[in-house]
Amino acid sequence: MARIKIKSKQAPLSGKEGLIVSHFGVAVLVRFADGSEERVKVKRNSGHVVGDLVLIVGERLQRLSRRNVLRRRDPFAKERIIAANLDVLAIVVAPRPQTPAGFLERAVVAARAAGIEPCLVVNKSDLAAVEVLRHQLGDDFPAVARMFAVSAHTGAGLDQLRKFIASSGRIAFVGVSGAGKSSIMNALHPQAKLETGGLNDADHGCHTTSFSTLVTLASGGEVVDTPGFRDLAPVDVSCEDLAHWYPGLMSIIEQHPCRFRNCSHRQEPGCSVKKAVTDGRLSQQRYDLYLHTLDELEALESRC
Ligand SMILES: Nc1nc2c(ncn2[C@@H]2O[C@H](COP(=O)(O)OP(=O)(O)O)[C@@H](O)[C@H]2O)c(=O)[nH]1
Ligand SMILES: [Mg+2]
Ligand SMILES: [Zn+2]
Repeated sequence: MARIKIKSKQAPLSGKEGLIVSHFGVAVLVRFADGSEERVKVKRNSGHVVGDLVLIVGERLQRLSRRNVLRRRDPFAKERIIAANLDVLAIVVAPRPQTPAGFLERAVVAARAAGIEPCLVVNKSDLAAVEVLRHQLGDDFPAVARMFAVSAHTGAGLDQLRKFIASSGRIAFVGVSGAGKSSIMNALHPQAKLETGGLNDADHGCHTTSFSTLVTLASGGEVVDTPGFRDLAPVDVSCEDLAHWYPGLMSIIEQHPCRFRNCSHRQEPGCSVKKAVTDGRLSQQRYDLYLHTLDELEALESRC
């Protein structure tokens, strides 16, 4: 049989391969397989993020292909990449400071859209108010994502989280400032020594963490700590996909399909999502937040 030779037009990439483990805006920290690290200057808009595999060619960084990216739209509608090559997105919430309504749902959609498994980490379980938070999360949320109750201060629940991270691979923490992301990281990996901040008089967290950092845990797996943000608006999600990924909606549609296949679940007759709201199986608040995100995505689509 004749041998077919496949010619690649691109010259083979050569250089030292490493992983971006910190991003400081104008420079990144690259870690190599032998554990050594090097700080490399980058342009502000280089697009490199923590989790990227890169080749160092001379003084330049060449990014290798990514298996996924976690993106969000900032308040100015600009697309931002949070991290790359993730296995799990851990959404960290706490009784104080409160997480804005819709953050969880939108973070779940953003993770699923990127092919990343979402999970929920309820921190500060040492505070009595955690019961109120659990009640607010309701029963339907834990049904769509794994949930861990932890306390960075007392260490409660950290063993389960550690095991989960070891079996998952690379996990990123997102959540509002003050939820305790850096504190959990420090509790999981004391050598990380990340700076943590208090809460101000309005119960808001201070923006103590200004760049992302990836740490490798001795117990296995890697964690990316990120700066806090108050929204995780999904990017490039079609209206149909939104209903598919939005927590709580899919199970309703699977059990009782709507009359119209392309139902937007707004006001179409025979909509099983609207019926679920009337019956109390889907909370009015979660439904309203779905409509809000749907409006936002439609407005973006119509701009293109
Ligand atoms: N009570 C309590 N406070 C915590 C816990 N974890 C973090 N904190 C406090 O929450 C504040 C914000 O923590 P930090 O880790 O900087 O939050 P981040 O902005 O999400 O990284 C700090 O004052 C921490 O001491 C916890 O498990 N219980
Ligand atoms: Mg932090
Ligand atoms: Zn419907």
